[in-house]
Amino acid sequence: MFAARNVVRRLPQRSIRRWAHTQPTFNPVTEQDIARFQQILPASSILSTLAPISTPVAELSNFNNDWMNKYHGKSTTVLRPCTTKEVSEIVRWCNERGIAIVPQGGNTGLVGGGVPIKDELILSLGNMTKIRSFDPVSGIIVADSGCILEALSEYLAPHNYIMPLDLGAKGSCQIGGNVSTNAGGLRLLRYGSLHGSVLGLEVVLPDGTVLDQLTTLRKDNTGYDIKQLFIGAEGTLGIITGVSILAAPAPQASSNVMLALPKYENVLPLFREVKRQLSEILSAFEFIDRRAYELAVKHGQGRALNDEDVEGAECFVLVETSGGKREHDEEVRLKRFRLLCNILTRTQKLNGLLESLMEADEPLINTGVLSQSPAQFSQLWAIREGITEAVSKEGKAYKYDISIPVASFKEAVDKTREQLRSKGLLRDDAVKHVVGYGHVGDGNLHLNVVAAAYTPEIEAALEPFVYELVASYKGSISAEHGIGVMKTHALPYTKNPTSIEIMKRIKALFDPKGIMNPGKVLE
Ligand code: FAD
Ligand code: 2HG
Ligand code: ZN
Repeated sequence: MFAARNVVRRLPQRSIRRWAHTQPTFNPVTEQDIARFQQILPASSILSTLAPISTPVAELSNFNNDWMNKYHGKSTTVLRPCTTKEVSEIVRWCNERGIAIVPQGGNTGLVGGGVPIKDELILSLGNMTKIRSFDPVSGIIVADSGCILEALSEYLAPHNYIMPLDLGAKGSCQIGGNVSTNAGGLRLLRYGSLHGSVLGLEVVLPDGTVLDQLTTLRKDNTGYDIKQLFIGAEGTLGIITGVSILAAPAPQASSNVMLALPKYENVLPLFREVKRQLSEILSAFEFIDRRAYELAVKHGQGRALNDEDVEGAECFVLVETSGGKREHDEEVRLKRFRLLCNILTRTQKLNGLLESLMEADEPLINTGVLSQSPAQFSQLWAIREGITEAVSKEGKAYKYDISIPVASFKEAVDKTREQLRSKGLLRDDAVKHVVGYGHVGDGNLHLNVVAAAYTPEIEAALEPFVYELVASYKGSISAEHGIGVMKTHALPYTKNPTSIEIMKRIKALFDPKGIMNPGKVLE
């Protein structure tokens, strides 16, 4: 059940860092604790401003501040274990001592979940990078949770497999972080969510116990599927140390095309037509509004389209096809589409689609730019994948990662822009841009408000405005990035009281002392 609008209107306004008031008091790390950690870990795995380690504060900065530089912690100590046993011993000690822990992967999360709120100990998984096993028949890979997503993809490539998820942060994010945030990304349309592709997990529970559910079984119907609780738990229930995941056979032929649309209203009919014509080879359908495209280009993400392709376009859609048989895709045709480098395309079905789109009485698209080589394929993707980076280069981003009906994407962006305009905030020294992009295939809009600085005034104009808007569409306030610290107060816009109560009981069951990532997900 979704909260009714009249109910959500009465929700309290945001109160930043609420756990300071509502969570138990934790003990700070002391020199005595450091002495214990030195028994567990080699010195090279400990960063601490405390004696006898005495790391300069600046060296902890990358761990204390998030990717957007929006959330800031004051941890004195970062531990970087190499094994599950070390993680277990650290956690057991912290549990006994009442020290709060923030598990940290690649620190690319966008909701402030991976950095401390105060001085919690940071447990970084970055040293746990072993691939434990790979079965080339089943495609099941078992890896330490600190493995970088891109490194896993590179490992699988010679075996003709790919990871079932892909995201712009692939070069830094870790599989443990991906699982903990239940990251969606660019392949979800084709391969589904991690709730389906993760087969097993190894987790260090908040009392130090190692929960071994690292199965490689495709089928295991033996009662409650406990591992599912850790997928998307954002480190609040335990520390994931190992992941067993089903890789997908690498497509033998992939192609992509950037379609320029004269108006937003064409997105849905286009999606319908694309699905009808491409059926099983459609692997991505990504939306970029004109302003988001312009920001990507301004900040050098991918290669800009020709002016004629951009002219008159209100938005763009990136369509990717992936298939198993290259022969099927090899037909060469010359058509009216503008082609990168004026070379011809090779994807038969994509060609057919474009022909029919261009030749329709009322075309849904203005132009289509087809990739002609692996390099061009990557360049088109880089425009879409690079928007987050571009936005962060342009200014400070307020990010709303929402699930709403696709038909309302544009309305949500427009209404948010209007709200900011009505508050007099749409000006260069306050809010510079309001942009929309995202995963149409998954009903997931990334509404980004790009400001000159993070200010209470802009935040007050956006919240609860955006959350109420989402609730009015019966949507979700977090489609894929999670709750972190950013949205704990907003959880009731999407989850009803019964669900939140069950979540709190689950948290209490696993972590009665509340030491594991306090103030994240639940207030
Ligand atoms: P962190 O940021 O380090 O941590 C994220 C959360 O997981 C925190 O709560 C942390 O405590 C917890 N955590 C991390 N590791 C563990 C562990 N081993 N055990 C228990 N808890 C752990 N997200 C999407 O869903 N789709 C996208 O397309 C997407 N694109 C992105 C593009 C860019 C450029 C960036 C910067 C981010 C993007 N994200 C996207 C956000 C996203 O959540 C992540 O990038 C990723 O899943 C986080 O992984 P990480 O290793 O960086 O985790
Ligand atoms: C994406 O789809 C990511 O590019 C990041 O989920 C979205 O930065 C964002 O808001
Ligand atoms: Zn996304």
